[in-house]
Amino acid sequence: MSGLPVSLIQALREVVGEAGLIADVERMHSYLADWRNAYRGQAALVLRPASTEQVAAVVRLCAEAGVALVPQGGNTGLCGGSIPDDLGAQVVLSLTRLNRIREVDAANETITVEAGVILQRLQEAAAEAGRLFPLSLGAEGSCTVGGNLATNAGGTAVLRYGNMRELTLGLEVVLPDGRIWDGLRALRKDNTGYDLKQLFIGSEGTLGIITAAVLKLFPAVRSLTTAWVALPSPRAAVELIGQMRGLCGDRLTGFELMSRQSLEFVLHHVSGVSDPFADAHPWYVLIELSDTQPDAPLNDMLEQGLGEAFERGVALDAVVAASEVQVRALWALREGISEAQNHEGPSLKHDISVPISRIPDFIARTDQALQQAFPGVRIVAYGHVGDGNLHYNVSKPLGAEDAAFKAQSEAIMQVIFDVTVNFAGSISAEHGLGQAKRDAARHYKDPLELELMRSIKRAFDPAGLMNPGKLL
Ligand code: FAD
Ligand code: 2HG
Ligand code: ZN
Repeated sequence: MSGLPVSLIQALREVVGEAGLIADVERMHSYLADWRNAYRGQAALVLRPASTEQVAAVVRLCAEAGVALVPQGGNTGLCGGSIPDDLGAQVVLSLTRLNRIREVDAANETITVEAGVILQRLQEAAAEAGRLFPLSLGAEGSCTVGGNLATNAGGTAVLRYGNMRELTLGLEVVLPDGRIWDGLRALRKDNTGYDLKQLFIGSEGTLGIITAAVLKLFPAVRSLTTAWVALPSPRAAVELIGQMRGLCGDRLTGFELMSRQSLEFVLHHVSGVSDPFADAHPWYVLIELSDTQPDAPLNDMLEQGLGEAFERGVALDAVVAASEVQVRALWALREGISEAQNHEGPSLKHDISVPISRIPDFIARTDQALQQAFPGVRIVAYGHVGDGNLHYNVSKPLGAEDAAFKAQSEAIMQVIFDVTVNFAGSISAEHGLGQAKRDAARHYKDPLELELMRSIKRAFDPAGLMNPGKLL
């Protein structure tokens, strides 16, 4: 039984209908754990409203009854933000039925979409209008626009187009008391005071429920070239990205770093992939250049850049994709890391950032500190070099017990975060704090910033019913 008053359940059912209310424990199951099973909770109910008005009515009823809500999109988040606690009194509010593309304004280069639209569908709608929506990440077939906004998602094209923050012009939000804030402005300039939408972006569901957004579109890409390059070190990657940016400017749209360990996991666990080179190399980057002109001379630029890199010993080997199939094959090596690491037992995921220039020293220092304190742990380092954002992930030593490794997870995280902060970095660059890094943020973030954040939380959600226990 849900534990909620029968009259409240009845009122909620009247708002969302039979199709929008799940009370059955079996049917709730997939809403109560993340895909890795790293976070699991209980809920009184799962609600699936189908319109902004329904969301508003649900939020109002829950606010009056003092019931906490946990917003959920595609449930692909990596820090437990969309999973309720284990007391069974919270209600999961799934936004996946708010899935309409409301408007494409090609002349204004904008698209207005509801929060439950899957990212891939948004990309396709933009393409149908001859435009590009550039946010791109491994979970794009399942994650939703609402989740992308609530986590300020990053991904593999931030280098050129920015995070979700930079891609958003307007928002519609249901506030914690059930009022609807219509901030769906499609303006590139609006200097009328505080930029409220930016408060909701990256707020991980703690300030309100995002129901729709106006997002920026860009010219479609008409030329593309993709290369897989072997490197001796992370320092070579930093040199190479500087060189390629100098040569190609904004045509450099992807620059993803991977360690040999990361690639080995993918080769071992992901079917249908193969190593592009006969020899093993310590590090790799996936480089992508793109242009809005058809037949842009991207291969010439790439060849020039790589030629110079070979001469200076910055690059060791390279392969350039010769077809669409090969482009996909190279990206499969990069995008497969997350899944592959999952097959190696519990994985500790980190999404730190440091200034790009400091990436090599960060990796060297953290590798050393970890191997000294936790001999044998397998470091799976990869990420978005152009954003200074590394997934400095850790898998258990070969043969170690899962439980013994999990027991060390806090201590491992502390080593990584201590070095991160020493290098003037951030403990979360793109996944957010959720429940995984909430306590670490309390420790590492400036107390004044935390105090300001708490005041904002109190101003929007004085009763603390929006995703309690997350972020703050
Ligand atoms: P959920 O997981 O459902 O929720 C995430 C958070 O947002 C929760 O706190 C939830 O309460 C809140 N929320 C969801 N919807 C709303 C709403 N409408 N209103 C208010 N709050 C809401 N992330 C990156 O940034 N870059 C990557 O490159 C990347 N790659 C990934 C690759 C894989 C294989 C996987 C599994 C995940 C990856 N992620 C990445 C993480 C994840 O996909 C993103 O965080 C994504 O934005 C989450 O979207 P979602 O719809 O699944 O949100
Ligand atoms: C990526 O860049 C994602 O692939 C996922 O942010 C990172 O699984 C991870 O640790
Ligand atoms: Zn990432």
